Amino acid sequence: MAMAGESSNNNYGDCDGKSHRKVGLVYDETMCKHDTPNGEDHPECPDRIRVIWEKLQLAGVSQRCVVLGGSKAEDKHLQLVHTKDHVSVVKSLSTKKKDYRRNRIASQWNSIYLNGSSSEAAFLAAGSVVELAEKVAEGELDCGYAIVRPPGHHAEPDEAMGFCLFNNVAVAASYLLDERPELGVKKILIVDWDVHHGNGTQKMFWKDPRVLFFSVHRHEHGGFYPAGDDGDYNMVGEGPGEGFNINVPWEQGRCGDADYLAAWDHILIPVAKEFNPDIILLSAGFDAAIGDPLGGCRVTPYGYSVMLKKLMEFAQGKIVLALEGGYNLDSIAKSSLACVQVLLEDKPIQGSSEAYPFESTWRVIQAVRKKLSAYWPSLADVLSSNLIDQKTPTPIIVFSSSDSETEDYADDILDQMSRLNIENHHVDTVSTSWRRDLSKVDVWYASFGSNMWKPRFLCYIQGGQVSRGNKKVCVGSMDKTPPKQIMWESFPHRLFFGRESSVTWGVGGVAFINPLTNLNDQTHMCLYRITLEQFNDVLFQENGLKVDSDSPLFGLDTLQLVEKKGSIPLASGGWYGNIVCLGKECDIPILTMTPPSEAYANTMIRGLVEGGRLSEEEAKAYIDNAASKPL
Ligand code: Q9C
Ligand code: ZN
Repeated sequence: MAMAGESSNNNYGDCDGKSHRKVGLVYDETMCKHDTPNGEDHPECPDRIRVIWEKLQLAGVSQRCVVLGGSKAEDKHLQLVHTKDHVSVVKSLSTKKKDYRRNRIASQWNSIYLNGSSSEAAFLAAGSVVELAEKVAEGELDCGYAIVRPPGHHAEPDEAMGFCLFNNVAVAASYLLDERPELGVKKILIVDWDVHHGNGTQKMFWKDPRVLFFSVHRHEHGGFYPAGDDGDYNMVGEGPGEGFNINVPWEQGRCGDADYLAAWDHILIPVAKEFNPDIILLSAGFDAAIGDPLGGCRVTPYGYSVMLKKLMEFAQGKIVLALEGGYNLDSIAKSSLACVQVLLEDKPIQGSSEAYPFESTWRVIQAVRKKLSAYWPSLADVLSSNLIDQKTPTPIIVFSSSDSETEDYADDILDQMSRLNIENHHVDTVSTSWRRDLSKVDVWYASFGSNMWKPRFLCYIQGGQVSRGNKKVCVGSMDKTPPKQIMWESFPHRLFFGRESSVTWGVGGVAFINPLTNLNDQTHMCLYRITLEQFNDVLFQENGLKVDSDSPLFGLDTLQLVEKKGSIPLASGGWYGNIVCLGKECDIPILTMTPPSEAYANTMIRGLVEGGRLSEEEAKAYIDNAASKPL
């Protein structure tokens, strides 16, 4: 169903007189009806496609595309890649069925929920990708983006999994090859940039040389979802399909534009030139995006736009994007917009990536090239050492939670994040230069207030919301690596409290310490060993600033200064505008933050009054007293 007033009355010449490409967009609100049966929150939520659609409308780009409503997949097309059984099981999940019956079916699959509308949405998602791919193959459209859910790339021939019911992209590929030979599509390149391995798609074309499947994903030697060896680089296909399956398995999280573009430049693009596809289908999950709670990677909208642009050089630009994963609503909306702007070819791509690939990235790329060079001669050359010497060293992680723990934690905070609108997380203008430098330096962040409670502090690193009944959500740090070490210490400082609640955290209070040493008082502190980059992100968030600043609040020079002077004010002001150095531990400086006391006296008084703790007079006396007490 197309939105009223939207649909097909497009002119492709714009007001600027330039002619644009005919870009198809599929959006159908019906796919929002697939949801958890009891209203629990889940990262794969209806708002995912809504926010993308709204973003495209607000930016004025959907109006310049051909908008198609969803269309239902036919059983016989689904059966090109799925078993008859699987198609009929999904079909049977009708509205009439009771929730407990569906829950039983869902529980037999891995990471699947079902409600009365899941079946309809699944048929629409697959059918929509088929229809869009058909129109692009026919030449009626130049390219397009199917904003669909449930996603598809984990779905296997006889099994739903990983939030996927039908393998939308695989169905579309097989449809073109097997059902529409007259369209002349003989070779299809499927690119899967979702942060997870496209295990389903790999299986479906394992022995098929007509489909070159390329998946780049977080793998971590088989520890990342969907765990196991399927996503390994030595999985190259079999029989006639040998060499037509390419996996680029990241060994670590935090991969960003530099890593992905290196995989493009040194694997995908040379192979695509040799393969020379007739059309490209893109499993476009946006869960490798910066800010994604499940992916833990850092691809920016700029990064996605460059990757897409490079693919548009093939198959005369015939490319079809189908949404897969992507769970940070803001990130997926911005990344999608960046991609549609590339499809429209309406302006040069803007942005830059200054970072280098990780050392592990070069290792993976070299291993893939070596393995695949037997099939793709362009991969045979050894990469020059000048090139691979340009790398970001991997920090040594002393304590890190296991993958599943990390993901469980992410799932946990997500139930809030999917509901609440994450506060303006600007991901499109990331300056990485200062981050690169500060990410190599560790500090202890000594917390004395609510951040002593680890889950609460972790929100500043990993994003999320802890205090219940509060609208604000933290975006977290750019680098979501958990603290490398945690320990407790006591310091000779006075601890006192102001405000029983704050805008960011709601009820829970805000604690201060007096920055002057007071040997009579002992303040217990929890020390988190994090990078100086992360410390800046904590500072940004504690002071109500955005984390995408192109300069740090607290750089290396300031660090030196505070080690010497003990305490310094930050230029930007804000709540915790005073940084205090409490000494060193393992030769790493211990830093904490506290407000400059006079400047905040009034705010604290107001907090105490609003919190009903003290009358105004009493609060004034209390603060005066605390400030004037001899130390
Ligand atoms: N500890 C897509 O992005 N996570 N699917 C399960 C179990 C499942 C992701 C975690 C992630 C599925 C399309
Ligand atoms: Zn994914």
